Amino acid sequence: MIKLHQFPLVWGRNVSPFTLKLESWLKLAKLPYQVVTVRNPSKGPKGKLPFIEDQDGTVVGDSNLIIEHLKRTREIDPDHELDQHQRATALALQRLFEDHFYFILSYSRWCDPDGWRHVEPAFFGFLPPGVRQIVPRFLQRQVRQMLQHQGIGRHSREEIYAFGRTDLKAVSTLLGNRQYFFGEEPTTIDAIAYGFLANVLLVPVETELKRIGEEYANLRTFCEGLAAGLGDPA
Ligand SMILES: N[C@@H](CCC(=O)N[C@@H](CS)C(=O)NCC(=O)O)C(=O)O
Repeated sequence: MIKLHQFPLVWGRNVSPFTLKLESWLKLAKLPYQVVTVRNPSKGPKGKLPFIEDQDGTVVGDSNLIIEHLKRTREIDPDHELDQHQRATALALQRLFEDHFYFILSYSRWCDPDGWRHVEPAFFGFLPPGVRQIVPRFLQRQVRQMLQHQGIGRHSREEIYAFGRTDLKAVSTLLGNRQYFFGEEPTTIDAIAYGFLANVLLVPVETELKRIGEEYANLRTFCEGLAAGLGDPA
């Protein structure tokens, strides 16, 4: 059985976009897995979550490398019916989510007081007094530094959410009124989009980013449909 290492649930949900992406992909691919709860990402081979331990003991970190490993070793490919244009569109969308939108989502949770107000007690409420005063602030400072280095953190709140709006508008336009991005069956890009969009629209983090996401009704319909299909809370 595949051992999937990921953060503990918060609000009864998988609240990390990359681990929700991978867990959703495992469900779509119908691969059985067992969750191993980890709080410290540095235990993984890439210092981040998710990572897996495969049944032969192989450890793989990074959601994309894990998916490639599983496609290769199980000889499966949920994307086999996609044509070259669809594959290129999926890759461009993946880059939008993982290499741009992820930082806006991180800002909304960790730096915007509207988000931090919800995230801090939910993520760190289990910590004992004393540590509780130190760890969340330390991690928040690390996220701020990451966003400074990446570049998003150098913009104003209004500019950051304006970037978020252009991302979500593009995603909404590409999705249109379809249930999935391509065809009748979900593919990898649906798992990716769900990992990010559900973590904006289905979580109780009331920020400007969620308000913007709610302007695009098809994004919520997409998330709720996938949540129902995957057995996740809506
Ligand atoms: N490229 C990686 C990104 C994984 C990632 O950024 N994971 C975050 C959680 S969503 C993480 O572990 N952050 C903790 C840290 O960077 O210390 C993947 O696709 O798995």
